[in-house]
Amino acid sequence: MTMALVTGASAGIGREICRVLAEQGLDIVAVARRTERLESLGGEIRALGRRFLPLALDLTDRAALAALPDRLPAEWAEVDLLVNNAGLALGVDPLQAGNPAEWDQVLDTNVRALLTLIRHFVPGMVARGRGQVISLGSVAGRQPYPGGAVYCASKAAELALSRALAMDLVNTPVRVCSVDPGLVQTEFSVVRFHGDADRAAQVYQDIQPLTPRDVAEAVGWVASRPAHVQVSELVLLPTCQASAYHVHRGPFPGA
Ligand code: 8X3
Repeated sequence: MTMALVTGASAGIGREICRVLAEQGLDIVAVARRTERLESLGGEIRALGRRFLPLALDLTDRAALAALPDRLPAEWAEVDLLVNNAGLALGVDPLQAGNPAEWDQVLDTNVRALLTLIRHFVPGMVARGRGQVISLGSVAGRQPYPGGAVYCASKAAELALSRALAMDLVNTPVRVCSVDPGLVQTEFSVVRFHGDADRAAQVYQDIQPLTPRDVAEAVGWVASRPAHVQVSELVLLPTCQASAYHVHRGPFPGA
């Protein structure tokens, strides 16, 4: 594999995935809403001897998403690895009190964009006889929790579409994987709580969550398996977490 396209590349897990994949020798198309935050990442990746293409794209803009392949220069057209990383949750309202505009933003980013990007890039992978789609899911897609209906549904959809895509591609060399983390310290909770940093900090209080690097290394491991090895689903939790419902806070007894 030579080229990866990573969404949500400007921060957190996506930014770290770009670094890890470049360290593994891949050229990087980095997709983000705004490209200013990609400048220093581009410097790092070019210093590794890899090519880097920043691409400004709002994944909720359906027309812009549809036009994406036309914006890729010819030498960047052969995307071998699609990493569907961009995603978000908004709010923790009960569904019956939810905000439909926020539902649209979450579902367009977490689900609809994946469909369009897969439709754009997987036919080329099949034609070239190589390729991989890695999508970021969540424990939330496996274990729904109160206040998370739309986010949990979007991640359940990601898992379902990854599983079905693997079936659609079973007679090809193209591989599919869903990487599903638990608690990761990123801007995720600040975004979910509409910028309330104190409330977001409580999510990670008295625990050692995963870091973006931990998740990126898992993605890098999935991407670097030999061509005959398909890691189809990978759940990655911090040691203090056993499920979406079970989190131990504070030191471990005896520690
Ligand atoms: C993020 C993890 O547990 O906050 O996907 O939903 S959780």
